[in-house]
Amino acid sequence: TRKNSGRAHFKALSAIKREDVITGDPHNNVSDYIYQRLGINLHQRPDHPLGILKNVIGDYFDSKFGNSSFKRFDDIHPIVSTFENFDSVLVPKDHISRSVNDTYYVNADSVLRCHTSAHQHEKLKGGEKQFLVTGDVYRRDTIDATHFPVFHQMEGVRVFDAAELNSDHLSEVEVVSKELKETLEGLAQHLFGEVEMRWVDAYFPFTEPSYELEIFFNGEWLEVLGCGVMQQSILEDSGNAGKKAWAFGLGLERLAMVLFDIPDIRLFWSDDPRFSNQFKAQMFRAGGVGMKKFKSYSKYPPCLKDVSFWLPEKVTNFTENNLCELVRGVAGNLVEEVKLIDEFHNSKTGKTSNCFRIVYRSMERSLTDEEVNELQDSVRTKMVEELGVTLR
Ligand code: FA5
Ligand code: MG
Repeated sequence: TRKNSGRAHFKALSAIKREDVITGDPHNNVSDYIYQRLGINLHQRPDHPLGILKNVIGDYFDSKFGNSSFKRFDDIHPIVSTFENFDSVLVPKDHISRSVNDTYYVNADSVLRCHTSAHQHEKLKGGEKQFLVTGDVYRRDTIDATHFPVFHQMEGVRVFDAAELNSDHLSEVEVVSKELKETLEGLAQHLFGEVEMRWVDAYFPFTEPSYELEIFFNGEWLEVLGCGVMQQSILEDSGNAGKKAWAFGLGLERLAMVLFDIPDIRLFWSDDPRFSNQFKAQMFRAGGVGMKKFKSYSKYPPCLKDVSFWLPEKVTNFTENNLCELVRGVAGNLVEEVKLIDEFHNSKTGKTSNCFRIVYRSMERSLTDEEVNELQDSVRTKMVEELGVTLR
C-alpha cells in the first residue's frame, strides 16, 4: 500500500548491513525509513546542493586561513559510541538529547550520531588542530519544511597557539570568540552577500560562551549554526591542556535552503531531474551575485488531515517525536508537516485531548484523495496500536 513514498531515491554508496543497524536490541529504535538513508552521503556528491556547499565552505576556509590549513573529513562512519556522541563533549548523563525519544540507538552503547561534534574529541586526540568534519546526522525530531530526521552538519574546530592569544585589551576567551564570530560572519557574507543575520546567546555543554546564528529567510528567522569557545576540559582530555579553541556546527541544509532558495528540506532527497539538473559544482558565485536560484517546479496542492484523540491516561508511548516517526513510517516523504493545533484538559475527567494537523503533499505530483485517505487511515490505526491513544 506504500506508493513510492517511504523509499530513498538514491542508492546507498557503501552497503551498511540492515542487521547491524536494526538489531532487535531493547534500546534499538532505528526505523527502516532511517536505515534506507544510511550510506547515501548526499554531501559527497559534487553536483548536489549539499556537496556544492560543502566545497564552497572548504574553499572559504582555505582563502581565509591558508590553503589546506583546515583538514577536511567527510567520510567518518555515522554509527558512533555514546561516549563519542555525548560523554566526550560533556553532555550530562540526564540530558534529554540522550533519550530514546530524541536519538536513534543501535544498542545501549552506540547511536547514529546526532551531531558532528561527536568527532571533536577523537580528531583532537589524533593531533588535529584545525579541521572540518562533514557528515550525515540523525535525530528524532518534529516534521516541517526545515526539519528532517536525517540532515547534514559541518563541524569546524580551530585550536590556537599560545602566541595567538596575546592581546592588550582582550581576554583569551574574547580573542577566540571574536575570531569565531568574524569567521562565521565572513562565511555568511561570502555565501550570501547582503543578508539579514543576528547572533543569539545559546547553551551547549561543550562550549562557553555559546552562540547561534540566525538568518532571515522566507519571512522567518532560521537558525543555521551553533558555535562557541570550547570547554577547557575537552582540550585537556585530548592532549591540549592550557590551549584555547573555537568550534562550530552548521546545518548544511539550512544554509543551502537560503543560498539556492530551496523551499522544503525534503527536496534534498529528490532524484527528480527537475531538481537535480538545476545544480552544478561550478554554479556558485561569491556573495550570491548573479547566481541562479532554484526554480520551484512543484506547487502541487497540500492535503490537510486533522486527528483528535485522548492521550493515554497511564504510562504512555505518546510523544510528539513518536507521532512524527510513526507518520514518517507510513507516509515517507509525502508528509510535509505534523503540528499540534489544539490541546485541552478536561478537569472533571482528568483527560487531555490533542488535535494534530498532518499536511500531506508530494514534491513531484498531485496526490489523490484515495491515497491520502489510505495513509491517514493507516496513521490512525497505528496511533491506537502503537501509541495507545483513544481516537475521538
Ligand atoms: C549542534 O548540533 C551542536 N553540535 C553545534 C555546535 C558545534 C555548537 C560546535 C557549538 C560548537 P544544534 O542542535 O543547534 O547544535 O544543531 C546545529 C544546526 O543543525 C542547527 O543550527 C540547524 O542548522 C541544524 N539542524 C538542527 N536540527 C535539524 C533538523 N532536524 N533538520 C535540519 N537541520 C537541523
Ligand atoms: Mg540549535
